[in-house]
Amino acid sequence: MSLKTKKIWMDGAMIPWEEAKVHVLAHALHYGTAYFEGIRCYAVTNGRSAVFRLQEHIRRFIDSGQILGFPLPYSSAQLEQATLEVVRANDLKECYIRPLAFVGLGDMGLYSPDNPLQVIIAACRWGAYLGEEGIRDGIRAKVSSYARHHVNVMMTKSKIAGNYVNSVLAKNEVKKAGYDEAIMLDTEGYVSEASGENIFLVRDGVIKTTPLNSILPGITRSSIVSIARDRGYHVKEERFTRDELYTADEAFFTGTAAEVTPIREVDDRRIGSGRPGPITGEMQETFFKVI
Ligand code: PPE
Repeated sequence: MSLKTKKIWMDGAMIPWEEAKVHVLAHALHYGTAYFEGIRCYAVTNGRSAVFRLQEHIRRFIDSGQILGFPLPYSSAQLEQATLEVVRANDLKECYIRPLAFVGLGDMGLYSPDNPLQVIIAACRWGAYLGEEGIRDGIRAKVSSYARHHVNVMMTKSKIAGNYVNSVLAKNEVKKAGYDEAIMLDTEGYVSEASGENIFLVRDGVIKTTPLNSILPGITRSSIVSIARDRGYHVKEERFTRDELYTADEAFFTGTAAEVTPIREVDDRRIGSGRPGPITGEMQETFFKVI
């Protein structure tokens, strides 16, 4: 994947991609004090493009800053406008958009409240997160030995960069063992979410997803919950265990990058028929129609 494009929006201005740089002593690089978003823009009809649920992503971006205690110095209208400008400036019909705010250069040390908060919005080309084959045939997941953050250890409702070290550990662990994606349990042992996706299961026609306790409140998750309820399915937001996942008829991941990706195996156990199930297919198809 090449991240090279023409322009990046940085601290209020559009600048050449090559010039969007950061100093090695920036606070965020040492302590993970940054937060980000992941947004997709899709080609729609008449050669036009549309950003999927931009307002909701910008709202979560603002929430992340509020939670970290380094709030964004821009309004939601300014950030939405800047996002659209980045897509246009790079002539991208379809792209993945990455807004990022980070505590920059100033003092050394954890308590550096006067360091500047810098903000960038970049876009890049990004295809199927877990592969085209994964979207079509489903992926093989493994429960990681790393637990998801306890809600008093990390602020799980924000996309704070430092939180993601936990995801990187889990993802690397299962990839090295030959699997595609890591499922993480919460500190009580219930299924939480994947390294970069929320999780759903289906059993006897009922759809379940984890409640918003230890997980990131996924925007794709909320789209799927709405789609499923509109279509008359009973959707339960309640905790479930790893063995409940093993005995599901179907399971799938949701995320901006992963979109709707079926899970065909968990911990070497085949889920359902080992092929994406009918309800997963219906959710996927409706989601792709909506976007
Ligand atoms: N949980 C986590 C931990 C997570 O990172 C994501 C998004 C989700 C759930 C799904 O949220 P949403 O995108 O709003 O439906 N993960 C982003 C980053 C992936 C990456 O590798 O970087 C994403 O999908 O953009």
